[in-house]
Amino acid sequence: MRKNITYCGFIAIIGRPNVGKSTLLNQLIKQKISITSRKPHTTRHEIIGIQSEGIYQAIYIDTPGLCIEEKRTTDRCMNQIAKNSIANSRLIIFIIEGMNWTISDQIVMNNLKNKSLVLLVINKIDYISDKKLLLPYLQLLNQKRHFIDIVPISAKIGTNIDVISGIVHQYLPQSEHYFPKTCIMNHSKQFMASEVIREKLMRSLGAELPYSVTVTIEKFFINERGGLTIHGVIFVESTSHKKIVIGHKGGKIKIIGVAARQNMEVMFGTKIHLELWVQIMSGGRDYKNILPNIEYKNLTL
Ligand SMILES: Nc1nc2c(ncn2[C@@H]2O[C@H](COP(=O)(O)OP(=O)(O)OP(=O)(O)O)[C@@H](O)[C@H]2O)c(=O)[nH]1
Ligand SMILES: [Mg+2]
Repeated sequence: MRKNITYCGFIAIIGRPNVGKSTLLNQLIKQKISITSRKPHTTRHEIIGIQSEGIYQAIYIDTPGLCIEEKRTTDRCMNQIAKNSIANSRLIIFIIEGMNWTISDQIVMNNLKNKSLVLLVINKIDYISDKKLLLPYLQLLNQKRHFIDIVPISAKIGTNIDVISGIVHQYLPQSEHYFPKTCIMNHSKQFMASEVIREKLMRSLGAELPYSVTVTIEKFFINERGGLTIHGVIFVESTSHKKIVIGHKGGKIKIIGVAARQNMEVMFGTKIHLELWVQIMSGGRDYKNILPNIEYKNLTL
């Protein structure tokens, strides 16, 4: 019997911080696998989301937002992750936001190779009240480089997500599928749990959150009631940061814990017993603690 022709490939989702890369990935996969917040630099690791639809398998790579300045080691690490994804993917979704092309967008574009197939996505169009203004803007963007297409979307509302999937399918190379149909992401449940806690920290603390905060999972096991017991440790840099995370009479950490537990119960489909600790990181801003899950040996630090 003849085998069906199938298509499969990697697609990097890139853009400056906060444009909505992770929100788009979650919409494409139809499940929340990448954390999002109003704060830039929410994504710190490469997150892979796999969308299998009939003969097509699209493997999307969500990346940390490319930063203009590399003041901190973490900036360099995150930029390196994004640049590696650009280098390793022939097909790229380049996201910009609203109606203003910024210097940061230009820098992201400068990192694209000439031979890359680039789909330009204008996100957050729900903010644009007069949609007629989009047409001249699209014409302007078209002159910047060759794009395989330019698609206005709202990742938050879900506008035009299917259009993106459809275009991506057209450009996937003929190949066997790399992952089983049921596989949708590459990370462990422990990693997902630590990311959910970090998301709630970012969402609940906003601008006052110390940039270097990091989360590790110390325990993760099925308990006697058949649910999951998870112990998470939030590492901060100083006593003052610890106070911010804990909040008055432990109020903040409680809100963070409840939100994280509820999210995990949906994500893992079971009851969760979550315990959180806040600890001061020894040795100050140690990049190995800040970004615990990436390969350092390939990075120039
Ligand atoms: N109004 C509106 N908000 C959006 C849209 N897409 C994303 N957002 C919001 O924009 C913020 C940033 O979204 P993320 O998906 O975390 O952005 P990101 O590009 O992954 O950010 P980094 O990981 O920090 O680089 C969040 O508050 C989202 O809810 C959209 O289409 N419309
Ligand atoms: Mg992100």
